[in-house]
Amino acid sequence: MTDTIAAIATPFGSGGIGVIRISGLQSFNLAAKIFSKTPADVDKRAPQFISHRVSHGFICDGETTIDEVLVVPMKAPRSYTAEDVVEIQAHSGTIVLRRILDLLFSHGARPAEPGEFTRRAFLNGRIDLTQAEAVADIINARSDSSLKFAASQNLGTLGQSIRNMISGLTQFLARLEAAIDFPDDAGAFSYTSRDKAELQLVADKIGGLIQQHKDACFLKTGIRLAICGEPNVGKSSIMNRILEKEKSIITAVPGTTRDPIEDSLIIEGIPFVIVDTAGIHQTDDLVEIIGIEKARDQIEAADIVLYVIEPGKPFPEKTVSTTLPDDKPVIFAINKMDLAHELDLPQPPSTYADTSPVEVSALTGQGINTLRTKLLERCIGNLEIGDDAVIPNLRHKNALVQALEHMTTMMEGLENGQEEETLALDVKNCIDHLGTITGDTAPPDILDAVFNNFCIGK
Ligand SMILES: Nc1nc2c(ncn2[C@@H]2O[C@H](COP(=O)(O)OP(=O)(O)O)[C@@H](O)[C@H]2O)c(=O)[nH]1
Ligand SMILES: [Mg+2]
Repeated sequence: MTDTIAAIATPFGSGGIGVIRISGLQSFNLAAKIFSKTPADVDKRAPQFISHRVSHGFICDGETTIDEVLVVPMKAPRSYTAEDVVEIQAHSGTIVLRRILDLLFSHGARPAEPGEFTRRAFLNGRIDLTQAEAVADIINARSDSSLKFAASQNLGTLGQSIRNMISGLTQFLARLEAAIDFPDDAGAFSYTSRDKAELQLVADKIGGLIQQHKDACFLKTGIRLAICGEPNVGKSSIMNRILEKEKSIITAVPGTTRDPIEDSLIIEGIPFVIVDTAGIHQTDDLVEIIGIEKARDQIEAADIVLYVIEPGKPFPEKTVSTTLPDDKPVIFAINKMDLAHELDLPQPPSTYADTSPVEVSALTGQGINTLRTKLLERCIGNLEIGDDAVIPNLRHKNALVQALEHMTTMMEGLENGQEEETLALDVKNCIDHLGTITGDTAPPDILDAVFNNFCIGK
């Protein structure tokens, strides 16, 4: 890392300002060679850079002034890369930035590779690998929630929690190794109930992080909502109301919807995939029977079910009990409330988790907003993603899964009096996998994979 690198740090194209970043031992010297407090045709005055103080002046190539700029010099380690860094704020035009960069190259700077500034920050120990990855996530964030999680990771929360686990495991490993290396002094390894509790805590934390990764994927692909119920209760009408478009065909003829109809929408930033299904009831109609089969498959595949009932009829206990799974959240909605004034409302029996149906009318739109809110509450309530959550990415998750496997084998081994050598090997492997997350034990190919995702200048 002795060479000094330079690159344009802002996007290509014209804009207010463009930034060129230089990092390495020669940064200050290189900047001084091309920068002058006065334009090129006036007597040149050599700059006196003071760290973290902005200098105004000109970039000059011999007798030619290229641009009027501001220069921000930053002495190591108080810089992005923890090396000497100079940032030149010039006018943002492709030609002008290119000229300044070429000038730096002609004085000995080397073009930076993709992600090389962030890679140096990592190699110099200023940030861990999770924080480096968060830089890419912040740049690529497409929604408020992904920005929030990336920002939290940028603060190093995930890395810190992984390092705490590694530190606990390392102490445990040291005791195991003492028992292996010095059996006479250390005596046989004794495994206490406190060890057991602490190891279990680490295993639970790893499991929790894996779950958070899964929950976050759920947020990316969309929460599947299946709308089901008996024929003609207004399932398709509710689907269209929620979507605010005429997606599903509605008629007074029972059995209109046969193939499941699917569409997606975002409610308050949370993506949903909504599926309208055929009405479930006893029938001899072959086509309807197939539709009902498909409806059941959709309920099976759903993350949450909206079961629609209607006023003036008793609660369809038989259909519901043979249709609804126990392991999914279910919301009941009584539709056609515009007709309800002279009719009795069906009441779900107390055996169901949610016995207060949302009262809606797909015809008038009444209650649809309440339904959306309830949907959100039920779905978000099931996610273990809190405001301060850290979301492991796929790379982290794969490492966590492997770490957990070694943890589980090791803990079983402890219970069964496994040899200390075997136990120690599992603890080491577990630590190594955790270490790939923070970058403490990341082999070069992992680093390449991470930093190749960056663009030049980051
Ligand atoms: N009065 C009233 N009629 C409705 C309402 N929702 C649906 N309908 C009518 O009920 C019939 C069946 O609706 P549809 O959405 O096809 O029901 P599905 O078979 O459950 O999909 C149609 O004639 C709709 O116009 C509502 O909120 N109020
Ligand atoms: Mg329908």
